[in-house]
Amino acid sequence: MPVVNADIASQLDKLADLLEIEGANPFRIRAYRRAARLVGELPRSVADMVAAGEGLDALPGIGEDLAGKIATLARGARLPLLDELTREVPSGITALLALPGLGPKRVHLLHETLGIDSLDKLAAAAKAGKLHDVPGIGPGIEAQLRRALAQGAGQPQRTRLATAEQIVAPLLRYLRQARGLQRVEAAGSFRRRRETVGDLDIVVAAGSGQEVMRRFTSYEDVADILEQGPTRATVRLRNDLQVDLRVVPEDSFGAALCYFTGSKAHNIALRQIAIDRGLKLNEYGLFKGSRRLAGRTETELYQRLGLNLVPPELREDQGEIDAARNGKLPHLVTVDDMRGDLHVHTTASDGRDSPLTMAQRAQAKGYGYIAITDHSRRMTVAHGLDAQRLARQIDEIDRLNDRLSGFVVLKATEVDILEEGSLVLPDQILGRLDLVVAAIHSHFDLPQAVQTQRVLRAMDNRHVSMIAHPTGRLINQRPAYAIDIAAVMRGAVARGCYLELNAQPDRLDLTDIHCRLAKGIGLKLSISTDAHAAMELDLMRFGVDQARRGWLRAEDVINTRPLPELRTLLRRR
Ligand code: DGT
Ligand code: CA
Ligand code: CA
Repeated sequence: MPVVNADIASQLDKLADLLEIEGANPFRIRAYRRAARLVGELPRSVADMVAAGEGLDALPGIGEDLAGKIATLARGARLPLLDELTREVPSGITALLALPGLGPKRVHLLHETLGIDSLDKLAAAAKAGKLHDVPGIGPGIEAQLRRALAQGAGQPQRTRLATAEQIVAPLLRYLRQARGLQRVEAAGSFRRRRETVGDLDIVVAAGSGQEVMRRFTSYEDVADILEQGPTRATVRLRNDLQVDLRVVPEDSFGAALCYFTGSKAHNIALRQIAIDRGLKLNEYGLFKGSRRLAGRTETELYQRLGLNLVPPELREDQGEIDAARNGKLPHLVTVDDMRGDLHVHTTASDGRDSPLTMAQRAQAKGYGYIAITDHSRRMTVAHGLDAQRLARQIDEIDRLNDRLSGFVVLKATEVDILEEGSLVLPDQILGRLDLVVAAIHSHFDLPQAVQTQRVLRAMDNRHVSMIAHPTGRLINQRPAYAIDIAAVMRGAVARGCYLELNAQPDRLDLTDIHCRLAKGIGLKLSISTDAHAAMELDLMRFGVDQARRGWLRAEDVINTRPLPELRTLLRRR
């Protein structure tokens, strides 16, 4: 079985982490990071490319040496450099990376300054109040670490949905070739499109389970078989993700799919409805005595329970059962509803593609517009634009729009919000833009009330229409900053502003709960990709998944609107 891109990317990231912990040359580290990101996002399988004899050094920014390493990983072979580094760096040190606020650079400093090489030593140093002796560890991070350690940090992490998807797709393709297999589907939190999954749950319909089981447990990516019976098995894959597989007869496939899709709370509510009607519901079907009333499809199962079919994203026992009973399920937003993307970067700041390439790709997706939102100058990590360069970009976009037909590039910026809530760029240039997206990229540690005021102040600027990634969390890396998101939402409505649901698979802020909160407050959102390359425009679907989990309809999302309507919405009160 081919190695999936996500595996290669995570190995390259691991390599970069280990090099950074060792204090290696920053350029070298950055090259691996860039390669990891590129491979992770590539829509094609690198393993397939290698198998087809295609040269990887044709990929942007990948030289001969890196191409060789990627090819090695793509063939499923071990990387000697990685093995060597793994031996050199104590495992206690790498475990520290799992803590919020601790990247490889800080881990390196903790080790160098205080000799910390394990979670225990870190906990001891935190207790003794020694952490602020370490450069780069401020009181905010120290508090965050204490909190994390108290909450039992260092536990195994959940896998991001986008990564899980890269693992599921080839596994399902492989299983489909099993003799006697009639249907196969990934269920569980994966099908509910949760932002992360604990494990994968696969449901199969087959005449007999034997052949499917044999094929499943001999999948090349399986590291360990944890459990195996005639109709069920659990394995651990090489990347540590566990997979449960269940085989049922075809007549039960809908019932099994429903049961293993969950959530558990939703299942319990369904079963109660069955009980109230004198029926029995389990993974084989809906029964009256021993007579099966439904089970082949989910639709007939829900119907027999007096419910409309509930989209998997809503199955959390959060009101969807009543809505399904009363014909009140929302018509959820879909990827096809999206008409544009309001947050994308280009080579002018830290993106990889030109405005033209971004526009062409967006138009090919069927969009009518994109907003180019390169970073403003003061941004700490990217080469941001100052007012002068932004003015030149405005002219460039005017010329670009003359060349395009049926598509409009909006002039925009992702402007930094400074500590006290003012913006990095002057009003005069902001006034020339179609859209000003403001964002926090620094001072994550402010107290909640101060952080909330900071964002409200940014929206006081009448040019601002949108706050990007409003909580700043990075899944598995960095918690949200302390902010009263409901207050920000109410403040946005009062000012005629909007918040962004950022579709990057490691951001996805706002969360599903935030989306529902916004809907309750009457705030519309944008769903935007924050694309740093044209291919990242395809990340939109992860944002849409999250929005669906938050009960949002197309009308709740501003970039489902054609451009003239969007322009009206963006006009500040
Ligand atoms: P995860 O894996 O933590 O991301 O979340 P899920 O929802 O995929 O949970 P998982 O893998 O433990 O179980 C898959 C589904 O199986 C779950 O969503 C509902 C069903 N299920 C599991 N255990 C129970 C149970 O004790 N009672 C009921 N009614 N359903 C269960
Ligand atoms: Ca699961
Ligand atoms: Ca499971």
